[in-house]
Amino acid sequence: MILKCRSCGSQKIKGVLSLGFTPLANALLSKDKIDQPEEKFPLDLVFCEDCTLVQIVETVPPEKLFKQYFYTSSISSTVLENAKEITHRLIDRLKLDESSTVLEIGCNDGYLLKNYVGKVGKIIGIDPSENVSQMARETLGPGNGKIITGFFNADRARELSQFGVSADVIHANNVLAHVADLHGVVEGIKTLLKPDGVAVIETHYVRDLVEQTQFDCVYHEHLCYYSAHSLAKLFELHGMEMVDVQHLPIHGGSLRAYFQRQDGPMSMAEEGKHRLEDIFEQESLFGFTWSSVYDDLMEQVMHLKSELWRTLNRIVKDGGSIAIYGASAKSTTLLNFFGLDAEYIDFVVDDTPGKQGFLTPGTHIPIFNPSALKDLKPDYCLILTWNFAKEIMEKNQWFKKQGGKWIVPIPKLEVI
Ligand code: JHZ
Repeated sequence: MILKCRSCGSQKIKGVLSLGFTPLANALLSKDKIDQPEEKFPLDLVFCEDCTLVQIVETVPPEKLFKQYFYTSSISSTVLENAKEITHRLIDRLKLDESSTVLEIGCNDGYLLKNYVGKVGKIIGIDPSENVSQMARETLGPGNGKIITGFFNADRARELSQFGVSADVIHANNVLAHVADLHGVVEGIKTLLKPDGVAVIETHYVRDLVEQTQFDCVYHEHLCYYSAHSLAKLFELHGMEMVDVQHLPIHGGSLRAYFQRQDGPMSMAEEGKHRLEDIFEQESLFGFTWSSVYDDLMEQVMHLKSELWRTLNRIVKDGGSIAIYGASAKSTTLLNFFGLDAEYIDFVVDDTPGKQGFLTPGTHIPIFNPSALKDLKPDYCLILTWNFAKEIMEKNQWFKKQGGKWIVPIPKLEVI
């Protein structure tokens, strides 16, 4: 449990949301473990009044969370498209070629790095999870890059640097929210970045979390929830400057921030100047540098809870059946905090083969292949991977044709 800010070390941290005790978001249960007690951890969000970083107080040991990992990025065509877009953009903008080196921290199953194969000289991926880093090796193919299984930190970066690694581009997509050794990772990025290299950081945007009541993105894997202000301050502590930024729709709203070393030429700074001014101004204007912007969050969550319960109760009262799409990490927070379990929900479907056959953490709902929607024909399907609702509804258009209705809870409860 932290007593001071994970980024700036200030003790001025103020509670903004409390979601009680929940199981780990990806701790899916096998059927034979159903009677065994599940570990639960407090889920409390705080705001740092000095650097504005929003964070949870509990730190679950990373080995427990990431050694074996169920989430594979390639499952979503939206994620694949996003990865393709940024890699192509960087190849063009930075004129990457045979002499260039690209490193990705948290490379998952190789969904992003594969876009660099044949385009740059050296590709390095690092990921703590044994199963998904093996997938990355297979995705890249023999001789097309080096995948390291392990955690990235300052020591690892020094080791790589001694082996001559110096990167033109470092990617870290949805990594900075997850790391307990925050300063080790940011320092490691600086160590490995060429003087005019660029680190591209994607992370869920705390402004969208608040404005769209995306409270279910709060779970133990996510230690930190960034604004442009808090992210820029963290990197400044390590001599790096935010030189450009984009606000992307992916994952319900993400920041894509570009960093360069302050002791280098900062060649991207001029181009990104106006976008940076704009995002900082907007955050200040809408109160994201003050804790009061989080004052209504709990009330918004409780409002969503009562709206969803009202909708589901009506369905059950009318004899309807309900399934869920997406055994996502965020579904664990929503189901546990809202108290929705196997009594109301018949089953969950998920396209990830490794999740099928398990039960959801804490709520014990069975997870099936999406074909169960055809076989068991539930009347309603609640999409708890709401950030990909469009993609899911498009690829399963037959569900509506067979008479089913979708429920999308966030950003606004809708029955479609
Ligand atoms: P999704 C993950 O969170 C995990 P999750 C992680 N902690 C993180 O930071 C964010 O992503 C960014 C299923 N699915 O993306 C697959 C389908 O079945 O909301 C996954 O089980 N069919 C790293 O888990 C789950 O949804 C589909 O067509 O909350 C992923 O859910 C799609 C698109 C997804 O992330």
